[in-house]
Amino acid sequence: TPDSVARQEQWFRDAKFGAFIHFGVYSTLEGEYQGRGSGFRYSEWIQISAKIPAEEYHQVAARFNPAEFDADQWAKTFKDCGIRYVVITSKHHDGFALFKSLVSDYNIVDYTPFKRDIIKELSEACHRQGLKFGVYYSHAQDWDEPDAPFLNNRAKRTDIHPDLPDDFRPDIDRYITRKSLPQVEELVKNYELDLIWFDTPVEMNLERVKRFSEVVRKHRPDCLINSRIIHSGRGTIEAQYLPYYDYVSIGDKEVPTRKLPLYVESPDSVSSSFGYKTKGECYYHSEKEMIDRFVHTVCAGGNALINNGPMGNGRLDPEAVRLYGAIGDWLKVNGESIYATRR
Ligand code: JFZ
Repeated sequence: TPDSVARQEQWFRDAKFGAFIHFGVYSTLEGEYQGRGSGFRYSEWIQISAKIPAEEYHQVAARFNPAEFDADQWAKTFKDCGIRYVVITSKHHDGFALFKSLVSDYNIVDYTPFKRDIIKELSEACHRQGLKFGVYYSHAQDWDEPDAPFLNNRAKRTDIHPDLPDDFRPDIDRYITRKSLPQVEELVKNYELDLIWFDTPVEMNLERVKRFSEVVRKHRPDCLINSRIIHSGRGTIEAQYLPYYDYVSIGDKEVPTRKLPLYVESPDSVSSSFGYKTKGECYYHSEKEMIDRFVHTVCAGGNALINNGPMGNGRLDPEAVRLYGAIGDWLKVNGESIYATRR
């Protein structure tokens, strides 16, 4: 409805600065597993770069215990840096969920000694601080599910699932029906989400995407959905947030049914990885680089969604906090002009 579009527009248009968080089992490995994998840039891709079979990765997951996680401390730190919204990986490509799920016990509450629901704790802490809260969900890739699309040249499906029968035929719709869609429904039903951030739409088509957008709309009409639900990423400044995803076919083309409000967001990171990484190639950007990127993005009318990768023990990465602080300090001086947006 026009009302919900207006409500979504309001906070997102004025937000400018978001914290992206990549946190999961991979955070404990820091980019390397038994001497393998650290050549690859993203530490959250360790299961692929080190070719870790599902059964072995499960053992790493079963030891995941971020005992020092403190949601209020995270939220307050973000708030103090001028951050206005937070987006955390509720399930990355490794298939492990940071929320209690009845769909799959491969989640932090049922599978680990930690047993706490990070998504619940962080959503509540963010809202207490007046921050908007959203989750990242890998709706297509799920390396733990043989049926999910497996698209990369670093490993084969059978490196992760060595016991698959020779005649195994992956069925993405079976995966969507059994895990991906019901988990998205759990997220929108059980958590106060302002935004859902889908990623890497491998083998997505309009029919599949409609199942996701409809389940989000049904439970949470005001929840923003990012364009990566169907469009691949384009690098830095890219995402259009589409409150509605209604298309019609004209000839062989699908076109939007009406003019869509378009928002720009730049998914970026304080470092060369998204997940916390200390092994192999990894570097942080300078304060100047972070401020330059931030200013370019917001002056282009967009939001800077800047990632930090918390450490396996549950604490924020101090270097990431320092770089957020540099942007926060810049905002203390210049924020007035940045936030004086069209109304
Ligand atoms: C994807 C993920 O594979 C990655 O682990 C991380 O979550 C990131 C935010 O999203 O990686 C991408 C996807 C698209 C681009 C870059 C990284 N892109 O278009 O440049």
